[in-house]
Amino acid sequence: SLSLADFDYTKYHPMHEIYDWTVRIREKYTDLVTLHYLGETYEKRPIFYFKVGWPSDKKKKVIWMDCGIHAREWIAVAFCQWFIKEILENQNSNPVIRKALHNVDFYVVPVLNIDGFIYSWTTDRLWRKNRTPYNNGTCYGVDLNRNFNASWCSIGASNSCTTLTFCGSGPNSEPETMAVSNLVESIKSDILCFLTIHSYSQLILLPYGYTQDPSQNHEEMLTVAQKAAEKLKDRHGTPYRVGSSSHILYSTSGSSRDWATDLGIPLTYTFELRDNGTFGFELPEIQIKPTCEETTDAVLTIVDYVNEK
Ligand code: ING
Ligand code: ZN
Repeated sequence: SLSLADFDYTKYHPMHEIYDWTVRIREKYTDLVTLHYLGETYEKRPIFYFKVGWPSDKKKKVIWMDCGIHAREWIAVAFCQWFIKEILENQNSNPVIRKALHNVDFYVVPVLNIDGFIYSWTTDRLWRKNRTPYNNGTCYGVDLNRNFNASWCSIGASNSCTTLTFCGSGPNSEPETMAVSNLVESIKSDILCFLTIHSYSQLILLPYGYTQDPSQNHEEMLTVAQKAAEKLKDRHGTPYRVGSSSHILYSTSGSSRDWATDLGIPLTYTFELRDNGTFGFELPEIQIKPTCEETTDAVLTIVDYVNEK
């Protein structure tokens, strides 16, 4: 297996390499990083998350970021890895990162839907859902971003396992969803910001998906997201649109972002990374670096806002 110095962040990596990378990051940055068990997937693989930040006597606030809730969105997983590398390598040189690592802990889940992610590598590149069998094993997979307890399965989701947006047999029916729900619920009052990373469409999406109604602090969330999108564009000129899911994309129920909003987490965003459909989910590796650079700029804009607030 590779040493961390040889890890190529401009390539997509299969799950066994990501597990290996995870251990190496923890070994190299023992003072700043701890590794934690989130839960297990349907196929009994361990899901891990990182806590990144300086230890503190006081209880720290949290910035949440998950990637790879949808199997085929490989650029999202690449971004979580890039972001972790970036905040560790620039822990002192970048004042926004430096301040953040003292103020908050980043909780980062690099791959949430591990079973689906592996299946997208081995069998079906465009697989989206997890891999739980339904209907006596004649059908596989729940859309984990329709399985959270937020107006579950009311709109933009399906009761049928044969569809891409199958909501499952009930809220949190899936172990991957349950694992996130349990952890986030247990620390909800500490979470300042909840970011969930997807592709593609070049959007920063605000709540809600399940209703056209604005969230309680819609104007604040919009202003911060617009600034993030501006910073993102400054890097490589990539245009992003900003708005609520139900207005600029489509209506959905059961998303993690809407669920986190209703828990009372003040800033909740879905990122839809590159591109705009030319390559779609199969974003070429040549675009990993610019995509991750610009997205880091956007995320750090939000991080800075949270820390200055
Ligand atoms: N898009 C997201 C989806 O789950 C989304 C969009 C996210 C809508 C969160 C509402 C809330 O459909 C992709 N590409 O998965
Ligand atoms: Zn997605």
